[in-house]
Amino acid sequence: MKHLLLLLTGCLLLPAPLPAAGKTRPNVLLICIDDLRPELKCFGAGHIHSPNIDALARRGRAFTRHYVQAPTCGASRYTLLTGRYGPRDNGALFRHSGNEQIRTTNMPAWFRSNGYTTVSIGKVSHHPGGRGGPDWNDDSKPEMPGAWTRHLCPSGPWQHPRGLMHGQANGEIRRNAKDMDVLQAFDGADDSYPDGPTIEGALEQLNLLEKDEKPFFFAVGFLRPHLPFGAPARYVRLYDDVSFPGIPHPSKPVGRTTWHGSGEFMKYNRWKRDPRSDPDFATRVRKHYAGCVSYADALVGRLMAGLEKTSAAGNTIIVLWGDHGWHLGEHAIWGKHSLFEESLRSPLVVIAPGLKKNSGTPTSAIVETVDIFPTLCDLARLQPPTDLVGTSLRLHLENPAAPGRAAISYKGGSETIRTERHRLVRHSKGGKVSHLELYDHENDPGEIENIAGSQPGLAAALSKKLDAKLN
Ligand SMILES: [Ca+2]
Repeated sequence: MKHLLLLLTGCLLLPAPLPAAGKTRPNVLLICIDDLRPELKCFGAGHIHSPNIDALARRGRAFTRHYVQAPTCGASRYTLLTGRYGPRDNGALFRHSGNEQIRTTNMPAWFRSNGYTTVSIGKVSHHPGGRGGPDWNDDSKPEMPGAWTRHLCPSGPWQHPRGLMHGQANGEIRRNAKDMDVLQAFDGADDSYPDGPTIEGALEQLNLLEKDEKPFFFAVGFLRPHLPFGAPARYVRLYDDVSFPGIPHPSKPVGRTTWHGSGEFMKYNRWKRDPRSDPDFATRVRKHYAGCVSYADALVGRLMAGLEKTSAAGNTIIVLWGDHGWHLGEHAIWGKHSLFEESLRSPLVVIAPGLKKNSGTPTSAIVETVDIFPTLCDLARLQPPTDLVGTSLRLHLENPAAPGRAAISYKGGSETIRTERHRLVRHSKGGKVSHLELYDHENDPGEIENIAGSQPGLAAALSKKLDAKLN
Protein backbone atom coordinates (compact mmCIF):
# COMPACT_ATOMS: atom_id res chain seq x y z
CA MET A 1 0.00 0.00 0.00
CA LYS A 2 2.83 2.37 0.95
CA HIS A 3 4.35 1.66 -2.45
CA LEU A 4 1.08 2.49 -4.22
CA LEU A 5 0.73 5.71 -2.27
CA LEU A 6 4.27 6.69 -3.15
CA LEU A 7 3.55 5.93 -6.77
CA LEU A 8 0.37 8.03 -6.74
CA THR A 9 2.10 10.85 -4.89
CA GLY A 10 4.88 10.64 -7.45
CA CYS A 11 2.32 11.07 -10.26
CA LEU A 12 0.72 14.08 -8.63
CA LEU A 13 3.91 15.85 -7.65
CA LEU A 14 5.89 15.06 -10.77
CA PRO A 15 7.69 18.25 -11.81
CA ALA A 16 7.06 19.44 -15.32
CA PRO A 17 10.01 18.64 -17.59
CA LEU A 18 12.43 21.52 -17.83
CA PRO A 19 12.96 23.31 -21.12
CA ALA A 20 15.72 22.09 -23.40
CA ALA A 21 18.90 22.20 -21.36
CA GLY A 22 21.36 23.31 -23.99
CA LYS A 23 25.00 22.45 -23.41
CA THR A 24 25.11 24.04 -19.97
CA ARG A 25 24.40 20.75 -18.23
CA PRO A 26 27.06 18.05 -18.03
CA ASN A 27 26.96 15.01 -20.28
CA VAL A 28 26.68 11.52 -18.82
CA LEU A 29 28.65 8.49 -19.99
CA LEU A 30 27.35 5.31 -18.34
CA ILE A 31 29.46 2.20 -18.93
CA CYS A 32 27.74 -1.09 -18.05
CA ILE A 33 29.84 -4.24 -17.89
CA ASP A 34 28.11 -7.61 -17.79
CA ASP A 35 28.92 -10.03 -14.93
CA LEU A 36 32.00 -8.08 -13.80
CA ARG A 37 32.94 -8.97 -10.27
CA PRO A 38 34.99 -6.38 -8.36
CA GLU A 39 38.22 -8.25 -9.01
CA LEU A 40 40.24 -5.45 -10.56
CA LYS A 41 43.61 -4.03 -9.61
CA CYS A 42 41.98 -0.83 -8.33
CA PHE A 43 39.71 -2.97 -6.12
CA GLY A 44 42.67 -4.74 -4.57
CA ALA A 45 43.23 -7.69 -6.94
CA GLY A 46 46.92 -7.33 -7.74
CA HIS A 47 46.95 -10.24 -10.22
CA ILE A 48 44.39 -8.65 -12.57
CA HIS A 49 45.44 -6.45 -15.50
CA SER A 50 42.90 -3.62 -15.56
CA PRO A 51 44.88 -0.45 -16.35
CA ASN A 52 42.02 1.49 -17.93
CA ILE A 53 39.46 0.98 -15.18
CA ASP A 54 42.26 1.61 -12.67
CA ALA A 55 42.89 4.95 -14.42
CA LEU A 56 39.21 5.84 -14.04
CA ALA A 57 39.34 4.96 -10.35
CA ARG A 58 42.37 7.25 -9.93
CA ARG A 59 40.43 10.14 -11.46
CA GLY A 60 37.24 9.65 -9.45
CA ARG A 61 35.75 7.53 -6.70
CA ALA A 62 35.76 3.72 -6.60
CA PHE A 63 33.02 2.28 -4.40
CA THR A 64 34.40 -0.95 -2.97
CA ARG A 65 31.14 -1.89 -1.28
CA HIS A 66 28.59 -1.24 -3.97
CA TYR A 67 25.76 -3.78 -3.92
CA VAL A 68 23.35 -4.60 -6.71
CA GLN A 69 19.70 -5.25 -6.00
CA ALA A 70 19.53 -8.55 -7.88
CA PRO A 71 22.16 -11.13 -8.88
CA THR A 72 20.78 -11.48 -12.39
CA CYS A 73 21.11 -9.19 -15.41
CA GLY A 74 17.56 -8.06 -16.15
CA ALA A 75 16.39 -7.44 -12.60
CA SER A 76 19.61 -5.61 -11.72
CA ARG A 77 19.45 -3.41 -14.81
CA TYR A 78 15.83 -2.58 -13.98
CA THR A 79 17.00 -1.01 -10.72
CA LEU A 80 19.83 0.90 -12.41
CA LEU A 81 17.56 2.28 -15.12
CA THR A 82 14.50 3.05 -12.98
CA GLY A 83 16.00 3.91 -9.57
CA ARG A 84 13.40 1.66 -7.91
CA TYR A 85 13.38 -1.82 -6.48
CA GLY A 86 11.41 -4.03 -8.84
CA PRO A 87 10.62 -7.42 -10.33
CA ARG A 88 13.18 -10.14 -9.64
CA ASP A 89 13.53 -11.70 -13.06
CA ASN A 90 15.16 -10.88 -16.39
CA GLY A 91 11.83 -9.74 -17.91
CA ALA A 92 11.55 -6.88 -15.39
CA LEU A 93 11.87 -3.99 -17.85
CA PHE A 94 9.74 -5.61 -20.55
CA ARG A 95 6.97 -6.30 -18.03
CA HIS A 96 6.92 -2.68 -16.91
CA SER A 97 7.20 -1.24 -20.42
CA GLY A 98 3.48 -0.37 -20.31
CA ASN A 99 3.60 1.17 -16.82
CA GLU A 100 3.10 4.91 -17.35
CA GLN A 101 5.02 5.98 -14.27
CA ILE A 102 8.06 3.81 -15.06
CA ARG A 103 7.86 4.58 -18.77
CA THR A 104 7.99 8.35 -18.26
CA THR A 105 10.30 8.58 -15.25
CA ASN A 106 12.94 5.93 -15.85
CA MET A 107 16.49 7.31 -15.99
CA PRO A 108 16.97 7.78 -19.76
CA ALA A 109 13.36 8.95 -20.20
CA TRP A 110 13.89 11.49 -17.42
CA PHE A 111 17.09 12.84 -18.95
CA ARG A 112 15.45 12.89 -22.39
CA SER A 113 12.43 14.86 -21.15
CA ASN A 114 14.88 17.28 -19.51
CA GLY A 115 16.58 18.17 -22.74
CA TYR A 116 19.16 15.42 -23.24
CA THR A 117 19.86 13.27 -26.26
CA THR A 118 19.79 9.73 -24.85
CA VAL A 119 21.61 6.94 -26.64
CA SER A 120 22.16 3.31 -25.64
CA ILE A 121 24.47 0.92 -27.45
CA GLY A 122 25.20 -2.72 -26.62
CA LYS A 123 23.77 -4.38 -23.51
CA VAL A 124 22.39 -1.67 -21.26
CA SER A 125 18.84 -2.86 -20.62
CA HIS A 126 18.46 -6.64 -20.47
CA HIS A 127 18.30 -7.23 -24.22
CA PRO A 128 21.17 -5.59 -26.13
CA GLY A 129 19.38 -3.00 -28.26
CA GLY A 130 16.25 -3.19 -26.06
CA ARG A 131 13.86 -5.08 -28.30
CA GLY A 132 11.93 -8.33 -27.94
CA GLY A 133 10.96 -10.94 -30.50
CA PRO A 134 12.71 -14.19 -31.40
CA ASP A 135 15.99 -12.49 -32.34
CA TRP A 136 15.57 -9.49 -30.00
CA ASN A 137 15.23 -7.07 -32.93
CA ASP A 138 11.47 -6.56 -33.17
CA ASP A 139 10.85 -2.78 -33.21
CA SER A 140 7.26 -3.32 -32.09
CA LYS A 141 8.46 -4.77 -28.77
CA PRO A 142 10.59 -2.11 -27.06
CA GLU A 143 11.98 -2.78 -23.61
CA MET A 144 11.93 0.94 -22.68
CA PRO A 145 9.46 2.71 -25.01
CA GLY A 146 10.45 6.28 -25.81
CA ALA A 147 13.31 6.40 -23.30
CA TRP A 148 16.19 6.46 -25.76
CA THR A 149 16.64 8.83 -28.68
CA ARG A 150 18.57 5.91 -30.20
CA HIS A 151 18.60 2.39 -28.74
CA LEU A 152 21.27 0.64 -30.79
CA CYS A 153 22.79 -2.78 -31.06
CA PRO A 154 24.97 -3.20 -34.15
CA SER A 155 25.49 -6.95 -34.43
CA GLY A 156 28.03 -7.41 -37.23
CA PRO A 157 28.55 -11.07 -38.19
CA TRP A 158 26.46 -12.18 -35.18
CA GLN A 159 23.44 -11.04 -37.26
CA HIS A 160 21.13 -9.86 -34.46
CA PRO A 161 21.23 -8.94 -30.74
CA ARG A 162 20.36 -12.49 -29.64
CA GLY A 163 23.28 -13.79 -31.69
CA LEU A 164 25.56 -11.19 -30.17
CA MET A 165 24.59 -11.90 -26.56
CA HIS A 166 26.10 -15.37 -26.19
CA GLY A 167 28.37 -15.31 -29.24
CA GLN A 168 31.91 -16.54 -29.63
CA ALA A 169 34.58 -15.47 -32.12
CA ASN A 170 33.88 -14.56 -35.74
CA GLY A 171 30.10 -14.62 -35.73
CA GLU A 172 29.48 -17.90 -33.89
CA ILE A 173 25.98 -17.76 -32.43
CA ARG A 174 24.89 -19.93 -29.51
CA ARG A 175 22.44 -22.61 -30.51
CA ASN A 176 23.09 -25.24 -27.88
CA ALA A 177 25.41 -24.18 -25.09
CA LYS A 178 26.64 -27.76 -24.74
CA ASP A 179 28.08 -27.59 -28.28
CA MET A 180 30.02 -24.38 -27.61
CA ASP A 181 33.42 -23.62 -26.13
CA VAL A 182 32.92 -22.21 -22.67
CA LEU A 183 36.59 -21.11 -22.74
CA GLN A 184 38.02 -19.64 -25.93
CA ALA A 185 40.92 -17.42 -26.97
CA PHE A 186 40.88 -16.68 -30.70
CA ASP A 187 44.07 -14.98 -31.88
CA GLY A 188 42.41 -11.99 -33.51
CA ALA A 189 41.55 -8.32 -33.16
CA ASP A 190 39.17 -6.88 -30.58
CA ASP A 191 36.45 -6.96 -33.20
CA SER A 192 36.59 -10.75 -33.54
CA TYR A 193 34.38 -11.01 -30.44
CA PRO A 194 30.81 -9.69 -29.97
CA ASP A 195 31.83 -6.49 -28.18
CA GLY A 196 33.55 -5.39 -31.40
CA PRO A 197 30.47 -3.87 -33.08
CA THR A 198 29.57 -2.15 -29.80
CA ILE A 199 32.89 -0.34 -29.35
CA GLU A 200 33.04 0.64 -33.02
CA GLY A 201 29.46 1.95 -32.88
CA ALA A 202 30.10 3.72 -29.57
CA LEU A 203 33.06 5.64 -31.02
CA GLU A 204 30.90 6.74 -33.96
CA GLN A 205 28.15 7.84 -31.57
CA LEU A 206 30.60 9.93 -29.53
CA ASN A 207 31.44 11.90 -32.66
CA LEU A 208 27.74 12.42 -33.43
CA LEU A 209 26.96 13.39 -29.84
CA GLU A 210 29.78 15.93 -29.74
CA LYS A 211 28.05 17.79 -32.59
CA ASP A 212 24.57 17.43 -31.05
CA GLU A 213 23.12 20.71 -29.82
CA LYS A 214 21.86 18.99 -26.65
CA PRO A 215 23.88 17.44 -23.82
CA PHE A 216 24.05 13.67 -23.99
CA PHE A 217 23.20 10.75 -21.77
CA PHE A 218 25.16 7.96 -23.43
CA ALA A 219 25.06 4.38 -22.13
CA VAL A 220 27.47 1.78 -23.48
CA GLY A 221 27.11 -1.87 -22.49
CA PHE A 222 29.90 -4.44 -22.91
CA LEU A 223 29.11 -8.16 -22.79
CA ARG A 224 32.34 -9.64 -21.45
CA PRO A 225 33.07 -11.12 -18.95
CA HIS A 226 29.60 -12.71 -19.33
CA LEU A 227 29.62 -16.38 -20.39
CA PRO A 228 30.88 -17.92 -22.61
CA PHE A 229 34.40 -16.89 -21.60
CA GLY A 230 35.94 -16.01 -24.95
CA ALA A 231 38.27 -13.09 -25.61
CA PRO A 232 41.05 -12.23 -28.06
CA ALA A 233 44.02 -14.42 -27.19
CA ARG A 234 46.33 -11.58 -26.25
CA TYR A 235 44.16 -10.77 -23.21
CA VAL A 236 44.00 -14.39 -22.05
CA ARG A 237 47.79 -14.78 -22.54
CA LEU A 238 48.35 -12.01 -19.99
CA TYR A 239 47.67 -14.65 -17.33
CA ASP A 240 49.78 -17.53 -18.71
CA ASP A 241 52.50 -17.09 -16.12
CA VAL A 242 50.50 -15.38 -13.39
CA SER A 243 50.00 -17.24 -10.14
CA PHE A 244 46.45 -16.72 -8.86
CA PRO A 245 45.71 -16.58 -5.14
CA GLY A 246 43.78 -19.53 -3.74
CA ILE A 247 39.98 -19.52 -3.90
CA PRO A 248 38.72 -18.25 -0.53
CA HIS A 249 36.12 -20.43 1.25
CA PRO A 250 35.80 -22.95 -1.62
CA SER A 251 33.60 -25.46 0.23
CA LYS A 252 29.91 -25.98 -0.37
CA PRO A 253 28.02 -24.29 2.50
CA VAL A 254 26.56 -26.41 5.26
CA GLY A 255 22.79 -26.17 5.78
CA ARG A 256 20.15 -24.29 3.78
CA THR A 257 21.58 -21.34 1.86
CA THR A 258 21.29 -19.80 -1.60
CA TRP A 259 23.93 -22.23 -2.90
CA HIS A 260 23.09 -23.60 -6.34
CA GLY A 261 24.55 -26.09 -8.81
CA SER A 262 26.16 -23.52 -11.19
CA GLY A 263 23.69 -24.47 -13.94
CA GLU A 264 24.39 -21.51 -16.22
CA PHE A 265 28.07 -22.44 -16.35
CA MET A 266 27.73 -26.22 -16.40
CA LYS A 267 25.37 -26.25 -19.38
CA TYR A 268 28.30 -25.09 -21.56
CA ASN A 269 30.58 -27.79 -20.33
CA ARG A 270 30.93 -30.14 -23.25
CA TRP A 271 34.30 -31.27 -21.91
CA LYS A 272 32.55 -32.75 -18.89
CA ARG A 273 35.07 -31.13 -16.59
CA ASP A 274 33.83 -29.68 -13.35
CA PRO A 275 35.80 -26.83 -11.73
CA ARG A 276 34.38 -27.86 -8.35
CA SER A 277 36.36 -31.10 -8.40
CA ASP A 278 39.10 -30.37 -10.94
CA PRO A 279 41.62 -27.77 -9.68
CA ASP A 280 43.47 -27.50 -13.02
CA PHE A 281 40.23 -26.76 -14.84
CA ALA A 282 39.23 -24.31 -12.09
CA THR A 283 42.45 -22.37 -12.72
CA ARG A 284 41.81 -22.36 -16.48
CA VAL A 285 38.31 -20.99 -15.92
CA ARG A 286 39.61 -18.27 -13.60
CA LYS A 287 42.29 -17.27 -16.10
CA HIS A 288 39.80 -17.09 -18.97
CA TYR A 289 37.45 -14.99 -16.88
CA ALA A 290 40.40 -12.72 -16.08
CA GLY A 291 41.22 -12.55 -19.81
CA CYS A 292 37.64 -11.46 -20.51
CA VAL A 293 37.95 -8.79 -17.78
CA SER A 294 41.15 -7.46 -19.36
CA TYR A 295 39.44 -7.42 -22.76
CA ALA A 296 36.52 -5.42 -21.33
CA ASP A 297 39.05 -3.13 -19.65
CA ALA A 298 40.76 -2.52 -23.01
CA LEU A 299 37.38 -1.63 -24.55
CA VAL A 300 36.84 0.87 -21.73
CA GLY A 301 40.24 2.32 -22.61
CA ARG A 302 39.27 2.72 -26.27
CA LEU A 303 35.99 4.36 -25.25
CA MET A 304 37.76 6.80 -22.93
CA ALA A 305 40.31 7.63 -25.63
CA GLY A 306 37.38 8.32 -27.98
CA LEU A 307 35.77 10.61 -25.41
CA GLU A 308 39.06 12.45 -24.83
CA LYS A 309 39.22 13.30 -28.52
CA THR A 310 35.93 15.18 -28.29
CA SER A 311 35.24 18.59 -26.80
CA ALA A 312 32.81 16.89 -24.38
CA ALA A 313 35.55 15.24 -22.30
CA GLY A 314 35.85 17.96 -19.66
CA ASN A 315 32.13 18.21 -19.07
CA THR A 316 31.11 14.56 -18.85
CA ILE A 317 30.15 12.59 -15.75
CA ILE A 318 31.44 9.03 -16.06
CA VAL A 319 29.92 6.04 -14.30
CA LEU A 320 31.32 2.53 -14.65
CA TRP A 321 29.01 -0.15 -13.24
CA GLY A 322 28.99 -3.93 -13.08
CA ASP A 323 25.50 -5.46 -13.10
CA HIS A 324 26.39 -8.00 -10.37
CA GLY A 325 29.25 -10.15 -9.18
CA TRP A 326 30.22 -13.72 -10.03
CA HIS A 327 31.49 -16.62 -7.94
CA LEU A 328 34.71 -18.11 -9.23
CA GLY A 329 34.56 -21.08 -6.90
CA GLU A 330 33.72 -19.31 -3.62
CA HIS A 331 31.19 -21.45 -1.72
CA ALA A 332 31.65 -24.05 -4.52
CA ILE A 333 29.65 -21.88 -6.94
CA TRP A 334 30.70 -20.98 -10.50
CA GLY A 335 28.19 -18.33 -11.47
CA LYS A 336 25.93 -15.61 -10.09
CA HIS A 337 22.32 -16.09 -8.82
CA SER A 338 23.14 -16.46 -5.10
CA LEU A 339 22.61 -13.97 -2.29
CA PHE A 340 26.17 -14.27 -1.05
CA GLU A 341 28.60 -11.37 -1.11
CA GLU A 342 30.28 -12.66 -4.31
CA SER A 343 27.08 -12.36 -6.35
CA LEU A 344 25.92 -9.04 -4.94
CA ARG A 345 29.03 -6.87 -4.76
CA SER A 346 30.05 -5.28 -8.06
CA PRO A 347 32.35 -2.48 -9.20
CA LEU A 348 31.12 1.10 -9.24
CA VAL A 349 33.35 4.01 -10.23
CA VAL A 350 32.06 7.59 -10.55
CA ILE A 351 33.91 10.57 -11.96
CA ALA A 352 32.19 13.91 -11.54
CA PRO A 353 33.70 16.99 -13.18
CA GLY A 354 34.25 19.62 -10.52
CA LEU A 355 34.37 17.11 -7.66
CA LYS A 356 38.08 16.47 -7.65
CA LYS A 357 38.58 16.55 -3.89
CA ASN A 358 40.19 13.34 -2.65
CA SER A 359 39.84 11.84 -6.10
CA GLY A 360 41.54 8.49 -6.41
CA THR A 361 40.74 7.49 -2.84
CA PRO A 362 38.24 4.64 -2.78
CA THR A 363 35.31 4.61 -0.38
CA SER A 364 34.15 1.55 1.51
CA ALA A 365 30.75 3.07 2.30
CA ILE A 366 27.88 0.68 1.58
CA VAL A 367 25.90 1.96 -1.41
CA GLU A 368 23.32 0.46 -3.78
CA THR A 369 22.62 0.46 -7.49
CA VAL A 370 19.39 2.43 -6.89
CA ASP A 371 21.58 5.33 -5.72
CA ILE A 372 22.95 5.93 -9.22
CA PHE A 373 19.86 7.59 -10.74
CA PRO A 374 19.51 10.22 -7.94
CA THR A 375 23.29 10.77 -8.06
CA LEU A 376 23.22 11.55 -11.77
CA CYS A 377 20.24 13.88 -11.33
CA ASP A 378 22.10 15.67 -8.54
CA LEU A 379 25.32 16.04 -10.56
CA ALA A 380 23.39 17.19 -13.65
CA ARG A 381 21.32 19.60 -11.52
CA LEU A 382 18.03 17.94 -12.47
CA GLN A 383 15.22 17.51 -10.00
CA PRO A 384 14.77 13.73 -9.68
CA PRO A 385 11.42 11.93 -9.84
CA THR A 386 9.88 12.03 -6.38
CA ASP A 387 9.53 8.29 -5.81
CA LEU A 388 13.14 7.15 -6.30
CA VAL A 389 14.26 4.90 -3.47
CA GLY A 390 17.99 5.65 -3.53
CA THR A 391 20.07 8.58 -2.29
CA SER A 392 22.55 10.76 -4.13
CA LEU A 393 26.17 9.74 -3.61
CA ARG A 394 27.41 13.34 -3.81
CA LEU A 395 28.53 13.17 -0.18
CA HIS A 396 30.73 10.16 -0.96
CA LEU A 397 32.13 11.85 -4.06
CA GLU A 398 33.12 14.81 -1.90
CA ASN A 399 34.31 12.78 1.08
CA PRO A 400 35.37 9.12 0.83
CA ALA A 401 34.97 8.75 4.60
CA ALA A 402 31.25 9.63 4.52
CA PRO A 403 29.25 6.77 6.05
CA GLY A 404 27.10 4.47 3.91
CA ARG A 405 23.71 2.88 4.47
CA ALA A 406 22.31 -0.63 4.47
CA ALA A 407 21.86 -2.34 1.10
CA ILE A 408 19.15 -4.78 0.14
CA SER A 409 18.96 -7.39 -2.61
CA TYR A 410 16.53 -10.09 -3.64
CA LYS A 411 16.09 -13.22 -5.70
CA GLY A 412 12.93 -15.28 -6.06
CA GLY A 413 11.31 -15.64 -2.63
CA SER A 414 14.43 -14.55 -0.74
CA GLU A 415 15.68 -11.17 0.37
CA THR A 416 18.84 -9.96 2.04
CA ILE A 417 20.08 -6.90 3.87
CA ARG A 418 23.77 -5.99 4.26
CA THR A 419 24.66 -3.63 7.06
CA GLU A 420 28.09 -2.42 8.11
CA ARG A 421 28.63 -5.60 10.13
CA HIS A 422 26.02 -8.19 9.17
CA ARG A 423 24.22 -9.88 6.33
CA LEU A 424 20.77 -11.34 6.92
CA VAL A 425 19.19 -13.55 4.24
CA ARG A 426 15.49 -14.28 4.67
CA HIS A 427 13.88 -17.13 2.76
CA SER A 428 10.12 -17.43 2.40
CA LYS A 429 7.76 -20.08 1.17
CA GLY A 430 4.04 -19.53 0.63
CA GLY A 431 4.29 -16.01 2.06
CA LYS A 432 5.86 -17.20 5.33
CA VAL A 433 9.48 -17.01 6.44
CA SER A 434 10.92 -20.52 6.12
CA HIS A 435 14.49 -19.99 7.32
CA LEU A 436 17.16 -17.36 7.90
CA GLU A 437 20.86 -16.97 7.33
CA LEU A 438 22.79 -14.46 9.43
CA TYR A 439 26.50 -13.75 9.01
CA ASP A 440 28.76 -11.55 11.13
CA HIS A 441 31.25 -9.93 8.74
CA GLU A 442 33.45 -8.76 11.58
CA ASN A 443 34.30 -12.35 12.52
CA ASP A 444 33.29 -14.17 9.34
CA PRO A 445 33.86 -12.16 6.14
CA GLY A 446 33.44 -15.32 4.05
CA GLU A 447 29.81 -15.81 5.18
CA ILE A 448 30.47 -19.35 6.34
CA GLU A 449 28.88 -19.66 9.77
CA ASN A 450 25.14 -19.05 9.98
CA ILE A 451 24.46 -17.53 13.43
CA ALA A 452 20.72 -16.89 12.93
CA GLY A 453 19.85 -19.59 15.48
CA SER A 454 21.96 -18.06 18.23
CA GLN A 455 21.05 -14.42 17.52
CA PRO A 456 17.23 -14.34 17.09
CA GLY A 457 16.90 -10.77 18.36
CA LEU A 458 19.44 -9.41 15.92
CA ALA A 459 17.88 -11.40 13.07
CA ALA A 460 14.44 -9.98 13.92
CA ALA A 461 15.78 -6.41 14.02
CA LEU A 462 17.52 -6.80 10.66
CA SER A 463 14.40 -8.39 9.18
CA LYS A 464 12.42 -5.34 10.28
CA LYS A 465 15.00 -3.03 8.74
CA LEU A 466 14.81 -5.04 5.51
CA ASP A 467 11.03 -4.63 5.37
CA ALA A 468 11.31 -0.89 6.00
CA LYS A 469 13.59 -0.52 2.99
CA LEU A 470 11.66 -2.87 0.71
CA ASN A 471 8.25 -1.33 1.40
CA1 LIG B 1 24.84 -9.74 -15.95
